[in-house]
Amino acid sequence: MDRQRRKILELGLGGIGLIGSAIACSPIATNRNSESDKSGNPPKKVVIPPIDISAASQERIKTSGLDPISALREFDYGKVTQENGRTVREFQLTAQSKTVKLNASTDFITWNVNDRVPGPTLRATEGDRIRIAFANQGGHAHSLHFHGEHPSEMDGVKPIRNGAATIYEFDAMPYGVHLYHCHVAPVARHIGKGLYGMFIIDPPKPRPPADELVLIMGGYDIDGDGRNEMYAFNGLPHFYMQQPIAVQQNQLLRLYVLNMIEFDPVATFHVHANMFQVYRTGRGMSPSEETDVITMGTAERHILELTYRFTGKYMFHPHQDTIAEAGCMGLFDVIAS
Ligand SMILES: [Cu+2]
Repeated sequence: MDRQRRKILELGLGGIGLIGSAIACSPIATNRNSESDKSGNPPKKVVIPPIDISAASQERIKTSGLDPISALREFDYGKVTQENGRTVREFQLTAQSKTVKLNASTDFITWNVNDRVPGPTLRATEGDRIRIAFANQGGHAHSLHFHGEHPSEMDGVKPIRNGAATIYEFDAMPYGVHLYHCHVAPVARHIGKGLYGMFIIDPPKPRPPADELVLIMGGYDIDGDGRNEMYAFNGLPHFYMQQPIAVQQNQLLRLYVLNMIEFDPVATFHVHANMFQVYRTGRGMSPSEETDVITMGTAERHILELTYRFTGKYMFHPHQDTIAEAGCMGLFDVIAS
């Protein structure tokens, strides 16, 4: 029995069906700020205002097949075990295909992870062992390539045929904001169809408490001409314009922003009426600069921190305004504290 196969069996994931059922119990936790920090101090309370989801937004989430509300603040910490004194996080990721409704008249066949675009935001702490059981039920050959450091055999560039499964295993390092995506050629097509997600590695000493939000910019080449016709934050065009993101006044916001737009070489990220601190690639504990527009090439990602002093609604969008106007646009709704 080869090593990969034995590992799949050890995980109890010998059958694809079993992998599918394991996903249902994959623990999804929200903000880790509820845990006390390593010094034992009680965490500062982070207020996450409830998003009053309109009936129209609820209907759109139901009919589109995508849920930008859960994509925003949900983190998948995996199934946690201890092996030889170290933390192991096991994730179950399945490549799938499904048609999503991007707007009233546009259906789009996605290739995706765990039936969602973007895929789940995986989260670990630097030094944890990461074990990913990857099953491909997507109808085409796919793979999962992770950014960060790992041995070559775990680099995820080898296609996994439809119906097959594999295990990717490596140590989470270095801390920062990373990503994973399919690396089967033509890669731009596999990513453009939705097979990507964010991978956050927390530093050993946690960052200060904040309301943490994931914003992933993506593009959709609807007609297959190698250019994007629609764009979105977290999968669904214009969704956060229809349904603003409620945040608390005078509270630290920590944005994990990733540019996964293929075909367009860059997208900036801009917030209205505020400035943010930039932690490039999340690879530091003190900011490198303060600005209100940051330029991101494809696959670039940063932590951006800001606090709103004034209540009200504020737009965020790439300053390539054609990209914004084709769906990559949203609103923060700052609620009085
Ligand atoms: Cu693929």
